[in-house]
Amino acid sequence: MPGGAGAARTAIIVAAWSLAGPSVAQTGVPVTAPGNPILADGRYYSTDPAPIVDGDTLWILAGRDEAPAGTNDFIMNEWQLLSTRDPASGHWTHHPAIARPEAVFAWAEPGRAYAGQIVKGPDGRFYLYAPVLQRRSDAEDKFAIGVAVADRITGPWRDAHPAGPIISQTTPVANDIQNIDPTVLIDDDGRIYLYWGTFGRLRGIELARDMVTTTGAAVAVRSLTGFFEAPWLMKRHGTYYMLYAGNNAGADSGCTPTLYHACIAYGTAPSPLGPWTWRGTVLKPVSSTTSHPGAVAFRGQWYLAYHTADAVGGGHFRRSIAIDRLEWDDSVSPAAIRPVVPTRRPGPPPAPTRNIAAAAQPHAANEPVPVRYWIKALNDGIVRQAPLPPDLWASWSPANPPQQWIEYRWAQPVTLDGSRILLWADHPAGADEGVAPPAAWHLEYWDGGWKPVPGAGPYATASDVWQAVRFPVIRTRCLRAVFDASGSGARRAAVAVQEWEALTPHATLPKPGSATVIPACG
Ligand code: FUB
Repeated sequence: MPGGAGAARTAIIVAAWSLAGPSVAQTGVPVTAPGNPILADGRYYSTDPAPIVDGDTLWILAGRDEAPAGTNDFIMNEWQLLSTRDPASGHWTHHPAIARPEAVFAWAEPGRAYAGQIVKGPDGRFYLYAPVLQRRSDAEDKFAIGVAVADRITGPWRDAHPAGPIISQTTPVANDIQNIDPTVLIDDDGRIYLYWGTFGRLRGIELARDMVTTTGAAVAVRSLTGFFEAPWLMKRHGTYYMLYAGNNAGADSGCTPTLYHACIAYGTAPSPLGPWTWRGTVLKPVSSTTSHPGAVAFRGQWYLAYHTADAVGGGHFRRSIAIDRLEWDDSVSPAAIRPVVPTRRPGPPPAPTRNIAAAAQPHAANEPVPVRYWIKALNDGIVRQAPLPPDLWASWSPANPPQQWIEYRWAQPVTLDGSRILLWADHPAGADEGVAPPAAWHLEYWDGGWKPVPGAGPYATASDVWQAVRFPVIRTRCLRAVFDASGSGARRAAVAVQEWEALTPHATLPKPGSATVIPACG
């Protein structure tokens, strides 16, 4: 617990606050959000939501992504808050910069202000459970969980356990996991439970009523199918619920099609430390590779907060918080969480386009495409500056074949006179390993057999720039891009494509893809 020096420091901070008047973090900045994401204009990204209800206000603790565009890293220096008295009204208040790791915890490094949670303790004060990096530690992984305390939810925050983190690779006992993503529940009987973990390793432990002392041994949870990270512990009608970011990849998975996506899944338990039973998927993968749940009941309605890449300039490392209704199915026991329907704020009406790829079904020579990559990335209309594997189709395998193809199938014949392709590579042209631009490529179409598209070209091969190909009008139901891999003999590089467009002579309003399987040509 804080000693005299800590108390003196708090007094100085409070005095400074009284002299200067309330900060922007305290008063907040009004935000109008006619839908998701809540902060959408790209000035502030907001991530890892942890909702908490206090009186008549719903608060959401959030991290802040500050990665420059095209940087694939969690650049996260501080936490922030969003608040509203009515999520349906779209009226929110943004409280920026409520805490930074190094300002709150003398033992912490700046940066990596990952997913935390605030809960209100039995003493009426607020406790922030925060994963931060230890400045000095011999641990292989220096992430640790600290606890801060404040009289107001907006701070000022001070270390509630200045002796150091309450969880680390050496505290309370040695562990070899990455100690992040804490979630805390104060049970109806006043007992307190903390879960945390990532990379498929989930741990739970009881806390004493001081909110900081761990008691008893930690449990390791292995029964929550596909658990990856981001646990969220809650209780309803006597049943304990654990929401989490899940990943059990595969074409038939109800969770994720690829390795790097995450669904929000959940399980239930009859008591706070388990045993846990997997129950299903709450939210399908979102536009960011990570997904992160926080659920809460507010004025009689349950909500799920999560993050996406949907804000202006958003991306996998520039995420933004969304909130939608969460509904229960009380006809079963324990009550089930119905799949959450994600909503978006109204956007501009769709513009006419010559690209009709979205109406096609994509296929490839290497089906089933390895779960690292995603065939649907080809025609999802999303182009990222620094794509991750699920933003790409790729032909990578331990022994790359000399030729590969990708194919669009339409339900009805279409008229085409051009195509654009965005190739991706992590090796230079001519490489015989990794992913390199193809040595050559060309288009073929189905015309009673696969034939080269007559008069098509030029077929440039540089990656990361759109390569456009024109040709005299053809009519077909199936179009292929055929790639000759670079390299020779048994040593070939793979080929990867981020987006592939099929162009008609005249722009029309985009048509949705077919819900039923489109037959192959021939
Ligand atoms: O925001 C950093 C990390 O990404 C969080 O700790 C994880 O839950 C994931 O959302």
